[in-house]
Amino acid sequence: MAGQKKVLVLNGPNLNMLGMREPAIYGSGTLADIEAACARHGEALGLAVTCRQSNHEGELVTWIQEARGSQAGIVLNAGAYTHTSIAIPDALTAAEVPFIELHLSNVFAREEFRHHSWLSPLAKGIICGFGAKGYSLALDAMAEILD
Ligand code: DHK
Repeated sequence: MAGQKKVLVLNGPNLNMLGMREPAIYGSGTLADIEAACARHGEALGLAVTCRQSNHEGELVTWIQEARGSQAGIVLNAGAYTHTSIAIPDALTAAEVPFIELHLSNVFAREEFRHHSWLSPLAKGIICGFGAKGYSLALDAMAEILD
């Protein structure tokens, strides 16, 4: 743990429902499966990964604020807040922590309201459409960013 760079994996609304929620779109794995895989993959990359999920915009904002000075990077699946929230990108700007935007599904192949993200202009990069595997890809990318 000592010397490991800290990365926060943050999941937003309805991602606690993974496994039950529209499995054809989001996959059959649970959030617990994803979080366990993130911890394992982070360990292999020398990253100390903390995973959190909230259905509440303000709680996500608070955790992003707290990441300032305490986390080296953030992997963020903001769920539907991606398309609606101004407070979350404001918090990311204030936190000054590099982040990767992530979506399990290919949002560009879905409804038009999912095509716009308030986060994308601020993100180091965006991963979407690879399902749960996207979290490992994001951690790989974050390890390189932080190297
Ligand atoms: C998850 C959600 O909950 C949706 O609101 C987004 C994203 C897409 C995902 O693909 O992980 O539109």
